Amino acid sequence: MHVPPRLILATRNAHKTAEIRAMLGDRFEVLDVTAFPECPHIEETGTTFLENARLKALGISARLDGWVLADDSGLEVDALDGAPGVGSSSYGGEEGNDVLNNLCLLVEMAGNPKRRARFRCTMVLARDGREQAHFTGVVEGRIIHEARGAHGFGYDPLFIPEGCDKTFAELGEDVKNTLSHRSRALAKVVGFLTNDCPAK
Ligand code: ITT
Repeated sequence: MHVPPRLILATRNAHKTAEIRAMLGDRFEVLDVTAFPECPHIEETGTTFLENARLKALGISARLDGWVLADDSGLEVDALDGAPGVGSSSYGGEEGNDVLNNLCLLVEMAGNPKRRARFRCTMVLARDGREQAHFTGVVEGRIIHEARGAHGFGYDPLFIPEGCDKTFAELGEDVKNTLSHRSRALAKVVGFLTNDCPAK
């Protein structure tokens, strides 16, 4: 019987876990740190997605055996010089409050015709407390003027990916997972674990 390798996500964001689990299907057994109450909260003190993904991956990998994958991600808006960026999860002033974050973004963008933006996801893969590789995925798009759609999380109701006329929140998880920054980074992780990894 084939036993899929275990991948532990260094995240407490249930939406990230659900998306990654759906994208990996039965190729990996996907858990996140909520299954390991002994794991500490990792402070995200970095100034880049890569620094924060490293802090999370190495902090958890130092305590758990096996493959650990961290995802640090966010929205970069050109008209706001790349904000909210690494501060995406607390842009509205309260960590993880999507409603406030979206409201804050709409206020900052009010009256601004320059709507170009992108989601960026940086993933760090670690094992035995050491980084094995890192990967980035990006999806370009634009910010609309009012929230649309009920699926997804975070800024999904305000973001239309390039080539589409619906927001990620309207498109739903299955379509989002074929286009998203997270799916693009994850495809590289899978390629590495399947083909390139010396420590398989
Ligand atoms: P962990 O650190 O525990 O993984 P987190 O939600 O704090 O969870 P981040 O620090 O990477 O994760 O912040 C990600 C924020 O960026 C998230 O809260 C959203 O506001 C935004 N974001 C990232 N990916 C997104 C996506 O696919 N759709 C919508 N918003 C997204």
